[in-house]
Amino acid sequence: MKDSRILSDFKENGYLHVKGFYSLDLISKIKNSLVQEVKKNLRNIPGADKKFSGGKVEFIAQAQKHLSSDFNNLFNIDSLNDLVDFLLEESASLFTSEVLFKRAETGFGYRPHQDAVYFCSKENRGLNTWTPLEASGLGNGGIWYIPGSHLLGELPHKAHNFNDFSCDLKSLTMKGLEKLLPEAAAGDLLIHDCLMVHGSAPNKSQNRRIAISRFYLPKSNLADSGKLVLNKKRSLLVNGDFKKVE
Ligand SMILES: O=C(O)CCC(=O)C(=O)O
Repeated sequence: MKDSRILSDFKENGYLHVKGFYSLDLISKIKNSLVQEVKKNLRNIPGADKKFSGGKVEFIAQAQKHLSSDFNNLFNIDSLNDLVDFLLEESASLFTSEVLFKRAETGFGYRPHQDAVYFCSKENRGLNTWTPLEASGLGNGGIWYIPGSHLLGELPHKAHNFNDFSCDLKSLTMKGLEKLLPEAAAGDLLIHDCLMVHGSAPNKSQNRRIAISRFYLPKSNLADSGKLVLNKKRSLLVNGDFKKVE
């Protein structure tokens, strides 16, 4: 995977779609482990409880602290770590991970945003590895990108619903850039730059859709304490405290 063309494509387009990156055996282990996580660790996340409805989980934000090391370790594979370091061009650390459940028929969508606004680092360098645990695409609220939008820099956002920890772009004028919605299979890996404009539609299909989003930052962006050096003015997440944008 450490090919200079992959790096230049990533820099130019702001995303990478690696088909069949994970073995289906690993995806199945991750899914099984997730069921245990939900039962054991994820029920009491502050602010996320309301997302549990009818005993079903819809969405859990900022679940990293609550995920067991056994679960996180499933992703601690050399090929993934090496690829992340290669694309960021330095050694990186996992900053946060999210479990993105979209219920069948009613699972909501994500309005257009850049992850850098949530997980802002000093230099807006970072990337998100997005792993669908089941097929994801046009039919079930798959993630979409606007390739090249990362080159526009950080765009103005507004708070959408503070309690939901979400904000979105003030406007979506992308100067001729076009939306791309990858059809991804379980086992694929999608990676996007922290400045990539992206989002997703609601899941109106008959099946749930689960993806794991893991956000990495270059180690040089981490403070000595291991906590992120953040621009507090525009951050939503400051060392575990949620702040309002604007
Ligand atoms: O999982 C999705 O549908 C979109 C997730 C997303 O926007 C994100 O991880 O930043």
